[in-house]
Amino acid sequence: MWLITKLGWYRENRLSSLSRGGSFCVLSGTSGASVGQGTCPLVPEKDLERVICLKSEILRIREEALRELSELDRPEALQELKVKVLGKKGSLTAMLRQMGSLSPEERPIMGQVVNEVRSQLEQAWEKRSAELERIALEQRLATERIDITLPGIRVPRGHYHPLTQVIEEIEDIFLGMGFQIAEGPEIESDYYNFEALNLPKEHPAREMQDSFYITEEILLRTQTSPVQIRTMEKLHPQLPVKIIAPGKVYRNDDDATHSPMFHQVEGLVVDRGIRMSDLKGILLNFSREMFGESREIRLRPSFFPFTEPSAEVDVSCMLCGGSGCRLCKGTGWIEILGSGMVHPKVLEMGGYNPQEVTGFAFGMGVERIAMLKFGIEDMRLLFDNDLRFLQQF
Ligand code: 2U9
Repeated sequence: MWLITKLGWYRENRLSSLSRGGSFCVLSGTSGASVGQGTCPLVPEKDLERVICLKSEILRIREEALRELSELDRPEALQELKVKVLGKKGSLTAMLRQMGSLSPEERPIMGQVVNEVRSQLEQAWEKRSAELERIALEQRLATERIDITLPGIRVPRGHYHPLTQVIEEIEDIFLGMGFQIAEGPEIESDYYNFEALNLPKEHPAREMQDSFYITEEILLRTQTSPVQIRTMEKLHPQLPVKIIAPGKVYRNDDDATHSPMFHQVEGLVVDRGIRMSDLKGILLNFSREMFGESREIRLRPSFFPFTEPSAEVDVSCMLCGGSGCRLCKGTGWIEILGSGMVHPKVLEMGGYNPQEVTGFAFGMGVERIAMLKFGIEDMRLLFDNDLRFLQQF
């Protein structure tokens, strides 16, 4: 510092003609070092002059950089200026290169000057950078003012898919009658899907081309009945079993009334003394809640391997009330589900003694119920996901 002060004194008193801000250093020598736009002498007898000249040039670089810095108005220009002065090819870095021409005594003094100026400039950069950021933020705050009193953009309100609506309605009706909801896997074993339900090996549903097999033993379930078998296995010997099993099922069918994936709701009640009249009462109540208070039902004898006796259930036509129309094909009745008393072998497979308990079961296709309820003629519309269609429900 002493020498710097001394050099300062020297500069002030002996080199008062040197401009602080502009280019200078026209001190000449036979082999002068070029600095900025001037030249500092390299001859040994001019050592002091060279030091003064270099120092003045460093100070000039500093003054010029500070002035340019204060005039900058873009944050990107800050970086450009930094490269110009402090970068590898920058003016201050060039000064460091001049140090080689100095004597060992002069070098540390000049090094200190350069480093001091470098750190002053770096601090000035930080300050200016923060200032520019603050100015930019203030400008943004002034121009991007938000009017929180403006009305918002309304988000259109969606609703459940018609199939989900129908599944939930069916669930609500059966929950209201004391049923519980049971669920199970969609990928099933041959045992739970067929064997435990008393489907003989030669049953058409067990044909490879009618169901989606993954291996010979594993397939996508063709009905939700495996859920009831699994529930009985888990619950027995507890009574009663009173469940519905809603869910997706898979069959190799695809036309206006069949889809390879569709939804079923099956029901199962097992207890002592369960009779066909219990089945009829539950299904009459369901039909009236689903399709209207004035509905009647009728049971027609049928056959299913898992129920004996079995019955198809028809509901009086919801369009014409039973007088006959296009929907019921003039009969006044529409088939809505299949049902029956649980086959004794199936009760046994579930762990119950058919000598002690009886049960009824039923099964319905949700798509069919939805088509009847909403008057949809082609099942494929339910899976196209066309909003123009879905928004009607
Ligand atoms: C167990 C015992 C019995 C479920 C039943 C039907 C009759 C039936 C069809 C309706 C339309 C299937 O989706 S559909 O094609 N279902 O006709 N389902 S009885 O019987 C069972 C289920 C599980 C343990």
